Amino acid sequence: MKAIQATWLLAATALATTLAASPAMAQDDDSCQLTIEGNDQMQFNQDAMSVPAGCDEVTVTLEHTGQMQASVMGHNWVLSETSDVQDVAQAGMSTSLESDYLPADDDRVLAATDVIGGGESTSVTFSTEGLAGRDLTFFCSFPGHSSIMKGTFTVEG
Ligand SMILES: [Cu+2]
Repeated sequence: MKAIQATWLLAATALATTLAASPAMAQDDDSCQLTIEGNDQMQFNQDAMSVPAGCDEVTVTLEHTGQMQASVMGHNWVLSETSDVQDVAQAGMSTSLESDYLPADDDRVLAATDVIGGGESTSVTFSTEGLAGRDLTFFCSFPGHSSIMKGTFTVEG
């Protein structure tokens, strides 16, 4: 009797392990992890980014591949409704590097990383809830950068 119970327990443990290893309902694979680069030429290396609607959360990693300091050629990655970008960038310009050139507690900022300098990287993780189908733009809020450093961001759905 004892031997039978032990066998059953072993089988149950194996089953539980298999279930834990199987993919969850939500999409949590590499397609929910995006990387973008900024450089000393005031450029992002992408002008369009997208994630599948199945991503509950997205992580965007920004890598500054240049060498210039954050105070001179700093970059961040900010997400806003396209129609808000200009106003948010304008408001950010009158703040400081310490504030990551963004207005504090501003609902128009949907996601944002820190401002970084050459050789650094940073990331932000945010929920995609309510973002599918919206006209979104990512940009750098360092003063003067958003006119060039921007692109579309799409949550497919
Ligand atoms: Cu920048």
